[in-house]
Amino acid sequence: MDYMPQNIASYGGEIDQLTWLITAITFVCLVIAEGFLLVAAFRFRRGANRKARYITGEAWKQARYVLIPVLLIVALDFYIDIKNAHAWTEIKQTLPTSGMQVGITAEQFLWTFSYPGEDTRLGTSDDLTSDELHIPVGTNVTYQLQAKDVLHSLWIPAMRLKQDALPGRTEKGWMQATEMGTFDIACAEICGEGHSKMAARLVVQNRDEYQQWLHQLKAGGKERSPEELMRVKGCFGCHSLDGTPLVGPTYKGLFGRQETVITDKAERVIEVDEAYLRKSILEPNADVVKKFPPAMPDLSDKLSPEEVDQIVNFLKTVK
Ligand code: HEC
Ligand SMILES: [Cu+2]
Repeated sequence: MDYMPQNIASYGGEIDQLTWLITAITFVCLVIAEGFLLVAAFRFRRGANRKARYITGEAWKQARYVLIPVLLIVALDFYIDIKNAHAWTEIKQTLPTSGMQVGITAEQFLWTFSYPGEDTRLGTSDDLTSDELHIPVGTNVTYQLQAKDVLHSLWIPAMRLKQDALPGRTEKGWMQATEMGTFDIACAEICGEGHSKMAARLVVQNRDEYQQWLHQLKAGGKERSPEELMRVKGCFGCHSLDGTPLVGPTYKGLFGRQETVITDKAERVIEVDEAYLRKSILEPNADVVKKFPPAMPDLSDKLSPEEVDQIVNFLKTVK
């Protein structure tokens, strides 16, 4: 039986080996410790004419029950460390010099992946962004991970990758996929109310497909459908089209809906019209929909006025 999720990481074998080694060692320790407990509980149970012995405390006699297991554990710990030092060096301490770069940004409750634009440099204003991580198969991918607000943790089980993201720091690491397909990305740090929904997808493609996808991303606004645009801007991470409430309310039947919103702590009922839609997108926390957290990020600087028009017009049609 396969207890591990599918492994598509070039270095996944080493991580799995380490996981199994630690599991085996801790399992044996568990069996011994619990076995000892059970035997003691049985052998020294309460019985007729049995008196508890008063131990005066011969230091060494008692201490050895603690010291010997501690030394054993420490020795096993060193064994694990020494046996896997090379994996640590190879996976965590060295970055590949070839391959491509992506930026990964975590915020409540959204992943954004960015790719170098025309200037081939990451972190500049012409970066391309997506809410999905696309990478070519068999290629080294160096990532720069950042958190905007609180602690998050990038978790790609199939990639055997889990890396905390800390506000104010850029964590660098790398990955290489050995298989194509679509895999889950989750946040492994309780980061707030929408934590469990902070999910994204890793799409591993062959080089041609990947280049095509990147090209589409570059082509940007003009040929892009409003739905594509919203996907790229991350709206669907928190809003559905089919009626499912996610972190935010669904878009289904939004236009014309009567809604209770909270403005400056006071409730009022409004009807969703064009002006309201626009305001919800540009000033997300001005009117907060009742029963939802004020969790929508301010995306106004990421959307051009034309893009806002495009989105508002599209939202009117989602019945
Ligand atoms: C991180 C989660 C998140 C993302 C990403 C997000 N939203 Fe929201 N959105 C919310 C939440 C939560 C609410 C409800 C609370 C509020 O009104 O602020 C909301 C409310 C709205 C509303 C008002 C809905 C209603 O029922 O009145 C609109 C319209 C909207 N968002 C549009 C967008 C668009 C367009 C995008 C992408 C450009 C987007 N949102 C991205 C979380 C998000
Ligand atoms: Cu998170």
